[in-house]
Amino acid sequence: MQINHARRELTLKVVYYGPALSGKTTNLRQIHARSLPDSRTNLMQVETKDDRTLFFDLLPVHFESASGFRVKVKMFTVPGQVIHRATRRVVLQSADAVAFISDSRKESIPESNASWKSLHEDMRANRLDPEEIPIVIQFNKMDLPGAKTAEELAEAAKRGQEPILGAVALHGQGVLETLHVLLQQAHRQLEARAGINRLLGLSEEEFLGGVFKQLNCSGTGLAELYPAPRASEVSGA
Ligand SMILES: Nc1nc2c(ncn2[C@@H]2O[C@H](COP(=O)(O)OP(=O)(O)OP(=O)(O)O)[C@@H](O)[C@H]2O)c(=O)[nH]1
Ligand SMILES: [Mg+2]
Repeated sequence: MQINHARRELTLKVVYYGPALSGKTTNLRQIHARSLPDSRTNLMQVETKDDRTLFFDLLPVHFESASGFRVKVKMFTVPGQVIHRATRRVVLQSADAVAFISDSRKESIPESNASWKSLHEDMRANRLDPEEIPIVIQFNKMDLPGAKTAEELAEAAKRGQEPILGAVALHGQGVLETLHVLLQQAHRQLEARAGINRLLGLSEEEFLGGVFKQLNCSGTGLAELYPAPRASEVSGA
C-alpha cells in the first residue's frame, strides 16, 4: 500500500500468481470485459508471446472516496512459466494481497504444488510475510475433465486457512467472486496494519463498492450486492 497524503492518493496492489496456463491473464481479461463503459481503463499486457505472459499484465481501477481520496487498485498477473522466476519476484514486490490461480485438474497438482512453494519463497524474498499478506486460492478450469469437484474444494477449504473458490475463468465464473474476497481480505489486512478506516475514512463497504460498482456483476454471485445500473445511469442521461 502506498499513501500519498499530499496528493490524497491511496494505491493498492494485488497480484495474480500461479503456475503456467492456470488462467491468470484470463481472470484479468474477464474483469476488464465486465468494466462498465464509463470507468473502463486499459488492460496493459506487457510482453506477451503466443498468449503467454512474459512480463506482466496490469489492470488498474480507480475511484474517489467520500473523504476525497483517490483510490487506485492495481491488479497484476505474473508470468507462470518456470523460467520467469526472477520476473515473478519483481512483479510480486509490495503486494497487498495475492490470488493464487491453480488449475483444478488432478494432473496439474505437481505444478500447482511447486508454484505454491515458490510463491512462499518469492514472498519471503520480497519481505512479504505469507502469514500476514492475504492469499486467496482459486481452483480454475472446473469445466475440464479430471477437475476437482465442489465437494473436494470444500474439503480442501476446511484443511487450509486460505479462502478457496472454484472457477471457470474462461466463462467468467468465479472471477469477480475471487476478486471480491481478495479485496475484502486486502482491506481487512490494511485495517489491521494501518487502520485505513480511520486514517483515510475508507470503510470496507465503501472500498469494495468503489470497485464493484464499476463492474457488471449480473449473473454472478455478487449481482444482489451490486445490482447493474439502469441503462439511463450508464449513459449519464
Ligand atoms: N477450459 C478452460 N480453459 C481455460 C480456463 N481459464 C483459462 N483457460 C485457458 O487456459 C489457457 C491459459 O490461460 P491464461 O489466462 O493465458 O493463463 P496464464 O495463467 O496467464 O498463463 P501464463 O501467462 O503463461 O502464466 C488459455 O487458452 C485460456 O483460454 C477455464 O476456466 N477453462
Ligand atoms: Mg498470463
